[in-house]
Amino acid sequence: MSDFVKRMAAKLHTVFGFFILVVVLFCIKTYIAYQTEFTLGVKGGVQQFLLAVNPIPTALLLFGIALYFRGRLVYWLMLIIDLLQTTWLFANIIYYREFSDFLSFSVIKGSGNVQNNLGKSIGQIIHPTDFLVYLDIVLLIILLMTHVIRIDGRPFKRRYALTMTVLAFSLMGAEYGMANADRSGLLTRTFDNNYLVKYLGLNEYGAFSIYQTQKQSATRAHASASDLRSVEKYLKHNRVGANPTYFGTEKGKNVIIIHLESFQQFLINYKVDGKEVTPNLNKFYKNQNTMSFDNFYNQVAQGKTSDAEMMLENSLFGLPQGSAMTEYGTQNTFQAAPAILDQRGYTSAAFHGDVPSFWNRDNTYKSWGYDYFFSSQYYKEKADYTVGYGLKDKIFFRDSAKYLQQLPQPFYAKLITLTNHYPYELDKQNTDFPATKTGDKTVDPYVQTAHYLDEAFGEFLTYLKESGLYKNSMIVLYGDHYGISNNHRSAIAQLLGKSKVTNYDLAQFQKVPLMIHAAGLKGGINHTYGGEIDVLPTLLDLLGVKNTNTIQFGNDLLAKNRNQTVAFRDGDFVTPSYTKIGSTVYNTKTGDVIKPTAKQKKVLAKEQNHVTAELSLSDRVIQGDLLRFYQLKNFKTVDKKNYNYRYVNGVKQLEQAQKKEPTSLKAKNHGKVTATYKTDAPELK
Ligand code: GP9
Ligand code: MN
Repeated sequence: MSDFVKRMAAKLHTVFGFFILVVVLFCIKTYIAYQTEFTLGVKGGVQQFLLAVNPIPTALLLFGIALYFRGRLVYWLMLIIDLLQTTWLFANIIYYREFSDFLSFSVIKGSGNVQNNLGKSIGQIIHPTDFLVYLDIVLLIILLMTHVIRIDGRPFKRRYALTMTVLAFSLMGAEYGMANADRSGLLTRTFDNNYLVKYLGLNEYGAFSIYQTQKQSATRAHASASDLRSVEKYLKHNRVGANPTYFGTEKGKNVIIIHLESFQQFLINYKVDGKEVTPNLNKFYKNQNTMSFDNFYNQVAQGKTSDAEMMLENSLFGLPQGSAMTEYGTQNTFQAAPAILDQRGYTSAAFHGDVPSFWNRDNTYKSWGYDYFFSSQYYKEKADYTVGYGLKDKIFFRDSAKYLQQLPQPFYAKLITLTNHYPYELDKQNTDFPATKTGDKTVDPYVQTAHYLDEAFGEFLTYLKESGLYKNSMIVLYGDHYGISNNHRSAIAQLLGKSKVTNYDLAQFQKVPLMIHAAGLKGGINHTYGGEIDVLPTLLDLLGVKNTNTIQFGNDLLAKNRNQTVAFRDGDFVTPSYTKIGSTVYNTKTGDVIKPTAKQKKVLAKEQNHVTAELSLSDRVIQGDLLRFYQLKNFKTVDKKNYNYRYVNGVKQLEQAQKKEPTSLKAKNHGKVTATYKTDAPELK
C-alpha cells in the first residue's frame, strides 16, 4: 500500500475522517439516485454542476450535528442521521416511481382528503434493489463492529464543529445564489418540485415543503365557516343573471378547451411580410358560429399558466405571489369545472405534453375532479418529438386524438399546448414562417412558434370535423397570458407600429383571445370587457348549468348589465372607459391620460374598491380553504382517493369505460377509429 493510502486509511480512525467518509458515501448515493431514479430535466453545465454538488451542504450540516458530541455517541448519531436521510431518499424513490413527483408534506400528513392510494400498491412498486440505498450504512456498521474502523474517543473541538456548520450554511447560500441566477423565482414562484430538487437538493426541498405546509395549515386553521359570509355577501351583490338567449343552448355537448400557450390577441389577423401569422385561428375567429371576444384580458400573476387554469376552471384568482396550484392544489377543497360537469354525466380529461408534476398538476387535477390526466407519460416520445418543456404541438394533438376518441361522451376535455412558449425555439424543419425584424432576439421568433401552433390547431380542427366531434362539441380557445413581457418595450412598439409604447399600450397588450364555437351558436365579435375569471360562468350558462349559488368571482360574458371592470392581479384595472395603471388613469378608448374630475374620481374609487374586494376575497377563499365549508347544492365533495393518473391505470380505466359506458366515438364505431389523423409533422414521416 502506498504511503498516501495508508495515511488516508489511518484518518478513518479519527472522528473527522469518519465524518468525511459518511458525507462522501451519502452524497454519492444521492447523486446516483438523482441520475437513475428521477427525471429532473437537467440541462446545461450550471444545472449539471448544481445537481452534483447539491447534496453536500445539508450533508455537512446534518452529519455535522454529531460533531458537537463525543465518544461513541458521535458515531451512533451519524448513523441515525444517515438512516433518516436515507429513508427520506428511499421514500421519494418509491413515491416518484408511482407519481412522477416528490413527496410533499401535505401528502405525508395525508389529512383526510390528501391520500394518494399509496398504501395499496406499495408492495407492487418497491423493487428489492431499492434497498441498496441503505448499503453504505450497513457497510459502515460492519466496519465499525469488526473494528476495521476504530472509534475515536477524543472530543472533537467545538470550534471545528461550528466551522463546519457555518461552512454548510455558506455553501447553501452560494448554491441558492447560483440556482436563482439560472432560474429566477425558484422559491417564490415554485414551479415544480423537480426544480427544487434539481437546483437545491432533496433535503432542501423537504425543508421547503415543511415550511409551505405549515404556513398553509396555519391560515387554514384560523379560517372558519363564518369567513365565507363576506364572500357570499359580495357575490350576492355582484352576481348577474345569465342571458336567457344563450342559457342552455349548448346543453349536453362535449366541451373541448384548447389552451393556447402564451398567445396574445394581437396575433389575430397580424401579418408579417404580408403573410398572416395564424390563418387557421383567424378563420375560426371569424366563423359565423364562433363567438369571439376582442376585449378579453389575461389576469395572471407569477403562476402564469397555472393562474390561467385556476381562473378558467374555478373562477378564482391566482395568488398575488407564487402559484395557487402548487401551494394549495393538493390540500384544498375545490368546486371546479371538471367535477361539476362530471357529476352531470360528463367524462373529464386534461391533456398536456409535459411532466405531470409541473405546476403540481398531478395533485391539483385530482382536487378538481379530473377523471383522466394524459401527461407526457401517455405520449410516445422520441428525441425530436419534444422542444422546450415538452411535446411539440402537432404531435401532441395527433396523439391526443387517440385518447379523445375513447372518452365516453359527453366529455369535458382540456388540451394545453406548449410549443409557443418562451424562448420560442423550433427546429428548422418546422420553421416555415418569417421572424419579425425588431432586432430583439427574444421577441422575433415569437410569430414563428405561434404560426406552428396555428398549423397544429388547423390539423386538429380538420380531425374534429372528420371525426364528427366538431358538430357535437363546444370548442373553446383561449390564450393563457402574454408571450412578450413588458421588458421588451421597444420591440412591442415596433410590432404595434408605434414610435413608443405607454403603460396604457402595455395594459392593452395583455389582451388574449377567447373564442367559443358550437354548431348553431350565433357568432360574431363581442366587445364586452372581461377576463379569464369570467370564462367558467359563461361556459356553465351556455351548458345550462345553473350557476347562481357557486363561489365564483367572474360573471357571464354574455349577461346583460354585467360589470365590465377587468381586474389585473396587482390591483390595476381596465373598464370600457378607464384604464388605471399605478396612479395614472387613461381613457380606454383613446389612450390619453385623464386628469379625473371630482365626479370621475368617485367612479374610479368605486371601481378600485370593487377590484380590491374581489381579489382579496378570492385570496381568502384559497388561503383559508373556505370551500371546505361551503355546501354547493347538488355537488358531491371530490374525493381525491378515487383518482390515479398513472399510465397503466389510465389506460385500463379507458378500456373499462369502453364497455361500461359505450358512448365514446370509438365505442360507437364498434371499436374502430373514426377518422385518420392527418399531420405534416416532419418527425412522423
Ligand atoms: C409547463 C407549461 C408552461 O407545463 O404549462 O407554464 P408557464 O411557464 O407558461 O406558466
Ligand atoms: Mn403558459
